[in-house]
Amino acid sequence: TLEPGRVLSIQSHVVSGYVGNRAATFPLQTLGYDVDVVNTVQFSNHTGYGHTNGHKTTPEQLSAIFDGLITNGLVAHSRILTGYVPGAEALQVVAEQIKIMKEADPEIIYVLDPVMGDMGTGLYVSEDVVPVYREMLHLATIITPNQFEVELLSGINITSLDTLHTALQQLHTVNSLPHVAFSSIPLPIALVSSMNLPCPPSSYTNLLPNPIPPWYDAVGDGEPEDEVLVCFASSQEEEHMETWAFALPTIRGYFSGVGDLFSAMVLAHFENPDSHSDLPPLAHAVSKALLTVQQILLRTHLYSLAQTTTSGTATPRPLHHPSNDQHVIPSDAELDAINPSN
Ligand code: PXL
Repeated sequence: TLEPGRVLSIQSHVVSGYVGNRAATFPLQTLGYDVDVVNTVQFSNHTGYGHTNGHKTTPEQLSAIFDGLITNGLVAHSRILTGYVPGAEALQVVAEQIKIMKEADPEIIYVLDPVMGDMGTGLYVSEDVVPVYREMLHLATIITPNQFEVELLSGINITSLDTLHTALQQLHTVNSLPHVAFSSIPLPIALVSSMNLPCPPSSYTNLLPNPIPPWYDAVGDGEPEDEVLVCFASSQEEEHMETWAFALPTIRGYFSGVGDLFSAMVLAHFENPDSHSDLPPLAHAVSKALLTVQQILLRTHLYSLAQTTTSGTATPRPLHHPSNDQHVIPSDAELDAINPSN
């Protein structure tokens, strides 16, 4: 039997900074979840610095951890979250474990964040994880890709609302088709987080907030401003697809781990028996998650501004790094050199 408040979170660990498990664990704990943490890497810092050191957890080590949990009867998580897994073999081990857990109990809520890269930066994991993620989609209750990841997974370039719709439909279909046998699987839901796609509010079926606040169209020309970020949430039940759009004011700055916090908060608020809402479960979870992310970004931004005033230098970007647009992943050879046991 599943324990309702228990989460299994399989992501990266960084010593300095807050991405992966370091961004997900504490916020989940503050909401009352008991979080069991599997670290897929232990890095000094995230890969956007230009230099990262540490080690990846090998597929064998991941298997050993899962074996230990199973042997001791410690696998009763009602919710699973996966994020940064840099290699295909390790991801395969994670996929196998989730498959075992979902077969034992199809009620498990699994949020799959296919962490692979971003529009500006490109890919920051090994290319061969892409087909593994495609194979894993059917296991997920919710996926939280960004635009780059939706394009990779669906093979569709998103240039308009129409192409967005096609890509979402494709993800839903891939999600539900191969495994109609698992008929008790929860709704296949695809979710697109933080997408820069301004278009008139009237093009969305369900746009939140409603009514649109003044910042959405400050000029009053009927078009949203550049500063608006739109987040989409899409659910498909049988043949019916429902898409929600969330408009947000953009907070300018360099932030890391935002997607990791977002996926954790979506997991926390989806079908949470403690919260009540008039919105459908996904739209509810996304609106709660976005609110938390916005508040934390605002505070981080204000903190960074305060740092500037007292020390004269703000650190909006990682130190020692000429460009935020280059994520450097240490090669296996480099990591082996510092971690001979791998
Ligand atoms: O935020 C995604 C992420 C997670 N974990 C590690 C990363 C990144 C993005 O750069 O480097 C280690």
